[in-house]
Amino acid sequence: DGSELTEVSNYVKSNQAEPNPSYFGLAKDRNVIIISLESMQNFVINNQVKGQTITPFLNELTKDPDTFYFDEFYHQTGLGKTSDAEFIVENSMYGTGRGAVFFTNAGNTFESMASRLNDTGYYTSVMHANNKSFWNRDLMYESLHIKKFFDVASYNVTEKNSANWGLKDIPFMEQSVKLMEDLPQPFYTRMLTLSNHFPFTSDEEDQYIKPYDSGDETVDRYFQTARYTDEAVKVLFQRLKQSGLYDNSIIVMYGDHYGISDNHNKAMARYLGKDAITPYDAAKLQRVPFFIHIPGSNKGKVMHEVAGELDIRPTILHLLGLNTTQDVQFGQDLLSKEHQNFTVFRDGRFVTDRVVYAAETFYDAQTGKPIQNTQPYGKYIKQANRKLEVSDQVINGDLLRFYDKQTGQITE
Ligand code: GP9
Ligand code: MN
Repeated sequence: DGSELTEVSNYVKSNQAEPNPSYFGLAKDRNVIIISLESMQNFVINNQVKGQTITPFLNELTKDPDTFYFDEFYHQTGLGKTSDAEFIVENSMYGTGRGAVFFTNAGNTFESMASRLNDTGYYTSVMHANNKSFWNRDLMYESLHIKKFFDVASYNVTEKNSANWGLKDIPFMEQSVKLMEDLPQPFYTRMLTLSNHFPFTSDEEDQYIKPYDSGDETVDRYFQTARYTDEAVKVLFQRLKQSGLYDNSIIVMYGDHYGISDNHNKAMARYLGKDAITPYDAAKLQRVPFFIHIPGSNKGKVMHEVAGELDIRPTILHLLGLNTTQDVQFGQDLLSKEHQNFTVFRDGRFVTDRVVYAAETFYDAQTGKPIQNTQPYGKYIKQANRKLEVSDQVINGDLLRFYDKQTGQITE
């Protein structure tokens, strides 16, 4: 009942990080464009394969004065993959530990980021050239209060402009900006890319670089499709500029989850120049790129905060100048001086600025060596479990039923 939500709310309040006045409202009233970069892992950023740059456009962005780039940012998804990342971005809560929350709890009450923005006068949508029922999106998006889903039916998909899972990312970007031009402003739209999806196949004309040569074809191809998605992001920026939407928008991009699973550790060890992938390395490989691009702001920098997908929502809402003290959210504003360097994965692994905890072992965050004296870090295990537990409690009990968003009060 409502009393359970009171307990949750107390936990949430004790974890809040005060917005930083230098950034609060920096992107007020701008259009919000959030791009889910399919399977984009951070190891490709500012890196090469066989002497070839993998993500030239994103690399430029890491140095761009209008861009915050986070290089210690982790995905926090579970079995729900892309949909889990969407859920986390909207709610700053974990998906469920079993299955995909988009399927298991689509009937719950949620107070999503889209809902907050609907109430602020934004027009909210998602753009994704796949069937609307994939991941149960059509039903879940209603519960997440997304006003419009531009699914595959909104796109011109031909044999020529598709590969792998469907519409290629470049035509997807081109057609999506056309759709944006007709949206009422300010708008909030989340775009989901698809070309860099397992099994990472692509047309020859879209292969701007040669594959890697580990012999593990999944890994070898991955670099090529990641390179292609990078090109698509470049096209997106060009089109936004041409359409005049660019200057009045904030563009947020995150890698949704890993693309290369543990089954490919041998090829990854070779690529990273290591003998083997340790549990420490495997945890560090869960880093995904995260960018916040605010045209004309000139406040960007490379950030080394230990961070994760749950932190996206509070960060964006504060950049838009919205107060979140009443919000039931588990992440923290990454631009807050109070942001803690503590990121918990869905499976219980966690990372701080000092340690990485994986396979029931504490590793030194810098050297990757197991730590002998773990006594100072034991408390984090409890804190990590508690975070997951309270987030699960909200979903399992459908506790936001008891939340009155008008007043921020809890009802019985
Ligand atoms: C499908 C896309 C990919 O619509 O979201 O899903 P994934 O397999 O990455 O979860
Ligand atoms: Mn995905």
